[in-house]
Amino acid sequence: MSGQQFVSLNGALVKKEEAVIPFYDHGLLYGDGLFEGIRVYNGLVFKLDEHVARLYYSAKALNINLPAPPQATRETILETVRANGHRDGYIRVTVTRGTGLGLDPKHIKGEANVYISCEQLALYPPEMYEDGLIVATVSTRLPSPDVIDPRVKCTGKYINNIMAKAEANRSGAGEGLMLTREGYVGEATGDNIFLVKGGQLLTPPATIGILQGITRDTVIMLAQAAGISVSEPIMTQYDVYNADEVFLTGTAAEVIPAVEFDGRLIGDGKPGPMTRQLMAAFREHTRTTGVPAF
Ligand code: PXG
Repeated sequence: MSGQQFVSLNGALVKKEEAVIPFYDHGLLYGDGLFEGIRVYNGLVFKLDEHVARLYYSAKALNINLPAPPQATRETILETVRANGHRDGYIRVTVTRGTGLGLDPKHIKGEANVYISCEQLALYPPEMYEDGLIVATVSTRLPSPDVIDPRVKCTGKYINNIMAKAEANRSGAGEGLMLTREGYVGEATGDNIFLVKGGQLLTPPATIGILQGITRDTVIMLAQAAGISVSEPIMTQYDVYNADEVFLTGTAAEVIPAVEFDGRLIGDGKPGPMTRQLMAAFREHTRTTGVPAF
């Protein structure tokens, strides 16, 4: 492979360093866009149809019309993966409302812009998957669903997540736990949270104001297939501190243990057996299922 990277710009493959995006892209001007992060493992694009479906649901919610139907976008994603030759990689799909100055969408000329790339991405070093993350509860709250529905993976919403992540960084933590406005456990800045208590798996309900993660859904499915009971109660930090095990899930982070929250060790401060079991099940599942890109 030459190492030349290609990106897809409104359906056309172009060399990454030659890709030019419009100066008045509404995504750039106002955060008026959507995105999906998707992984390819072993040449198989994991949960491709679920990610494409979520992208189109988000677009529907924001009344952004993609120029192509889901099936065509799915093919463009696969073509971008192939063009870059990554059998293991990270796909980013970004859609913006289009190009035009002024917040009024009436000013937008032409169609929505669709940008797709495929790169290598390791969010955390391998030892963090062995030792577990330190997490800090941050003061940045989740936006409440009456403002921006968190199921909409909208680019502009992520300023809140970025501020939350910066807060976690400042306290030396690997991730930040975000609470809802009422103070209930929500999610981390780019991951969902799971607790293990008394052999059962607990995760906040999607309706509390979090992203319904595709990794979250996968872990729930794998746990249930292994005979583990899963419930979705409303929880507070008390539940997190007193859990036997905690882990986070997300496309970028995958399944990663969390062993310390706000100065409290979780269990014995080491990744626990159910976390390890589900990490192994997830690894196997991602290696063996997905849409072939090559
Ligand atoms: N919550 C939030 C707020 C997220 O942004 C998840 C949960 C997990 O969802 P999935 O469907 O991925 O299991 C996310 C996803 C990044 C990055 O650049 C972040 C995500 C996805 C891809 C890339 O850090 N977050």
